[in-house]
Amino acid sequence: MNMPALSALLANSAGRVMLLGDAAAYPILLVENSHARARIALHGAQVLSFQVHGEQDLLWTSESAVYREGAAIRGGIPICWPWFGPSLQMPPLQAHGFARNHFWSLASVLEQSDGSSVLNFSLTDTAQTRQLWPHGFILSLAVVVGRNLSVSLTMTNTDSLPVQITAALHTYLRVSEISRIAIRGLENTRYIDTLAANAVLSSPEAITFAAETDRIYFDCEDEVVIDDPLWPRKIKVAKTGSRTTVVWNPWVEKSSKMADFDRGGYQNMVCVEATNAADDSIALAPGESHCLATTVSSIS
Ligand code: TA6
Repeated sequence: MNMPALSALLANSAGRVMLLGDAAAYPILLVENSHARARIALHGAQVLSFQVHGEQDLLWTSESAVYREGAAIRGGIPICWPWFGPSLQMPPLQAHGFARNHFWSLASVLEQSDGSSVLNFSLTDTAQTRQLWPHGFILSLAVVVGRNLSVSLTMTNTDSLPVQITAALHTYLRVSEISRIAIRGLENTRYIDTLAANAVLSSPEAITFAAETDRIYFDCEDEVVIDDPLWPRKIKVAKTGSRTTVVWNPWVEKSSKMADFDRGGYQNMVCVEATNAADDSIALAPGESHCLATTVSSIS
């Protein structure tokens, strides 16, 4: 995105949205209003942090994250699109698609009457993306920074052919200590355990953590609550346009193999991801759109 256009958009935000760091090379926006403070990278249109004034950040981002074009940022809310998980192409491309590995454009900055800020980002197909995935598309992301954080991804098929999409808003939530939290709302919901040869299981209990956990809950539209007694706080993760919820923590060994994952960082994060994956992929006819959205909030 060219800097004059970006600067012009920010000039109209009455100081609520500013540029951080080396703006020309890697623009990161700081959004601050009466409700909260958030940071959003134009790379991947990735929300990196969201902190209601007087509260802990709701999102976790690794201190060892890489901020370089083409590299996925570890933490916040990565956008996994147009495929979730490993690439099915040969030779395989990067996991979780390419939307998170490209610079997006900031399309607009709006202030709502309730004091929240709405930032709209867009990504459209280029010769580079067509090398990876030979289809026309428009992605629009609306980020609402208010008492809650809402992220809505609208995907439009501008191609002449139908496409099949899997996607996720891969949200990293910040928690006090992974072994002390419980996630409620997915009891008795069937899930694929990717660490147990993709066995299909379910449990009447809340989700607790004592090892690497990587579960794809399907046929579910429910919101979940992360109960974090140490702080104490509860985080609600709601979603629309999604029938799959992924719950992930890499634990010690897997996180230690990721250079961009803080040593011990796994103890302070859990991913709860609004997703369309497995049998819940999205078919888009030419001209058709789908919206995948999540809202994260701290509740008493
Ligand atoms: O959402 C869970 C997952 O698919 C895990 O299997 C793990 O690969 C995680 O995503 C992180 O993927 P990334 O490509 O961001 O390292």
